[in-house]
Amino acid sequence: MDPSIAKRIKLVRGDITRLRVDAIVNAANPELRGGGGVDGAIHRAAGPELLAKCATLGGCPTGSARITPGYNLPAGYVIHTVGPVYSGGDSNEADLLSSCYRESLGLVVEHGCKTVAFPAISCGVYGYPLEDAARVSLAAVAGFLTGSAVPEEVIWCLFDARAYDAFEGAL
Ligand code: AR6
Repeated sequence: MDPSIAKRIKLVRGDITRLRVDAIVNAANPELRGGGGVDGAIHRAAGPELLAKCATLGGCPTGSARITPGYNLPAGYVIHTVGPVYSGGDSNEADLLSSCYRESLGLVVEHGCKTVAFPAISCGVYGYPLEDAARVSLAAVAGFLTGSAVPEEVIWCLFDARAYDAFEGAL
């Protein structure tokens, strides 16, 4: 990876709901109705207004993204993206996962955000193997950053050591 791009990517361990960044990304479901994992944590921390707002959006197809305010979160916005459910790797999963990152970053730029934090999309309930997801995710973000001076910084906020190690290895 080009060193000037690598400088704009940062890996941290922890809870994404605590980050004071312009936007955090949620690993949502197509109905945007909240759920477990990082989705549950974000809805709990943002408060009930977030679910009420999501209910007005008409859902979100896999590989796409939608944006809402952050409500009670320290982050200004939540970008909800729907990762693919992993089913062996031959069902377009890599393209759909890449699309999640590109679409989210498109919204980041459109809303003037300079910093954004992602979780490891699809790597929990949706079952994407961590090492593969890390490689695909990093390539998608590096590709976007190569063509765009914004956002200034992309953070991956990784909840556990396994996820952190997978992304560090891929980086
Ligand atoms: N901060 C950062 N990362 C977290 C946090 C947190 N607070 N909590 C969990 N993770 P998942 P998916 C990590 O299952 O696979 C939901 O029910 C977690 O360890 O949250 O895309 C939705 O409603 C894992 O590495 O998302 C959907 O139905 C990563 O976040 C479905 O799950 C993603 O795990 C989406 O599944």
